[in-house]
Amino acid sequence: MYKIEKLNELAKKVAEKRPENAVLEPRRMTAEEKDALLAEFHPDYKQDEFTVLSAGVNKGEKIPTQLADLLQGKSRVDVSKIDLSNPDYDTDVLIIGGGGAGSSCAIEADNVGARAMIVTKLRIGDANTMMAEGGIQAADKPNDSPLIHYIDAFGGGHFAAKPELVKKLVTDAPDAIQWLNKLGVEFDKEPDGTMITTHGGGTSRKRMHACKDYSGAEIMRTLRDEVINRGIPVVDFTSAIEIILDENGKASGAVLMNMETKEILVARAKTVVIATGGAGRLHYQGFPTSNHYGATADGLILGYRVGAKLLYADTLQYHPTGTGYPEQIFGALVTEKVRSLGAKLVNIDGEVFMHPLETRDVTAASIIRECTARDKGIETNLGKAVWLDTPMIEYKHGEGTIEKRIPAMLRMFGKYGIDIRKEPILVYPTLHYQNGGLEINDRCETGVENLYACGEVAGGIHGRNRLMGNSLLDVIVFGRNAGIYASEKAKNTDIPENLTLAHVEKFNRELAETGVASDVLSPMLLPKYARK
Ligand code: MEZ
Repeated sequence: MYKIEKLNELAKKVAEKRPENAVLEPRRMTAEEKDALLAEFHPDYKQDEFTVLSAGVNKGEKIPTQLADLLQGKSRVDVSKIDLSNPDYDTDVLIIGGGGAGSSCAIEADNVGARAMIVTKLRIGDANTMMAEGGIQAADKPNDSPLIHYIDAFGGGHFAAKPELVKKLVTDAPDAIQWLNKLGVEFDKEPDGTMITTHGGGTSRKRMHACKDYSGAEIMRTLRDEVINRGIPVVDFTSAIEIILDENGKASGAVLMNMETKEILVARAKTVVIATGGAGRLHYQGFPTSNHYGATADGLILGYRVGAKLLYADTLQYHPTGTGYPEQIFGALVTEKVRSLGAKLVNIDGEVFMHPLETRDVTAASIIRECTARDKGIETNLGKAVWLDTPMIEYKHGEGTIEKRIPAMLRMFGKYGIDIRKEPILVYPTLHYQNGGLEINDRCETGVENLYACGEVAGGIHGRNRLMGNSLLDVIVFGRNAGIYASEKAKNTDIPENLTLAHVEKFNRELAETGVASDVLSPMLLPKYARK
């Protein structure tokens, strides 16, 4: 039975063992051990949480049940009532999503001289980019190279990523850092201006560039300012609810819905970029999430209905260290940087049960094993969790390190009376990232002409598991590329004519024929528990 006094008592064991644990070098798992661990404990391997798609381009493939319901759900558009002949907006590049990828895309489109417009269901910056804490990877130090970065990322993703995408990710990375630096991102630097870099799980070199533990917020702040300062139009509180095609099957705009008035609007565009982010608010398998409020997989639905293929949509990332206690911040991100700085994961007996910087899927599965099969978890009012020994950071690196390097963590727990400099914290995996998404090539093109995707909604960059810091990197690298390629394509495209939503009707027919048509409205737009 959970009691706060009991937690305090158990925390003493962690403190007692700290000197011994601090110098311990836990061994890395072998490939065979990792495979066996994942198969038994990682949520991606729980077969009864998945189903097989009955309709659309990925028919016959495995998919999380909640996502299948949305992919095969009911369109929000009554095609017979929409007039596509008189658009409310006309632009060259329509960007759906106002996070890091959408904003980077808009800035590069503007650089190329295209007319870009962002449409976002919340506000620009209400996105997972804003929530990322620990940093962004780039191989820009003398002991590192894009090739080494490639090997880390490709291996970490179980060799499943599309090689040309990983190549693009790692080769464009150093320039992405310089681009952000010039835009005004305040990276952590030594007094001589050298960027400070640290390790993340699965990195063989220190290549994590950070802005304390506000990395995503700082990057998003800068991108948002840039979009606004350039006067790029942003239509906020407006969601895209269906992609529009032209008579030749090319993406030519989107049906929009004002989130407040529910007014339906039409945006016509020469090219369309989906940059809608992730899906944490679907709470797969009942997990809490570190994601922002709007992360409801919308882009996957928009793309799928129009015929864009999904790749690895059955693989999710459960960040090993979601907050396990207190309940007000249950599932909130405890950045991997805490472990990069030296904190170790400890069980109820005060034992370090694994190397703290294994890849995320392996670390999450290890924690789940500790709390289930090994019964070495610590009981809270919300379930089981393990200790993350945060005071070990200052034990190793001296007083003041936590405030200097991870002030967001200090504040987040401080609000609930927990001083992470003095007490260990409780953590358990939280739904953090969709590893797959809409399949793209290295020009961010989906299989549908004039339809692009970038950021978390895109699939193939990370294979079946993403490393820390490769997401902030991917939103910048692929966001910028989407902006460049979608604008170039728009330059050579005439204003689309004879806009159509016939594909929506066709998809509805397919659903009816296969007998899986459901009444679940999709895209979902807001989580189930949103206030009406
Ligand atoms: O890349 C991420 O997901 C990230 C930086 C998260 C974190 O632990 O801080």
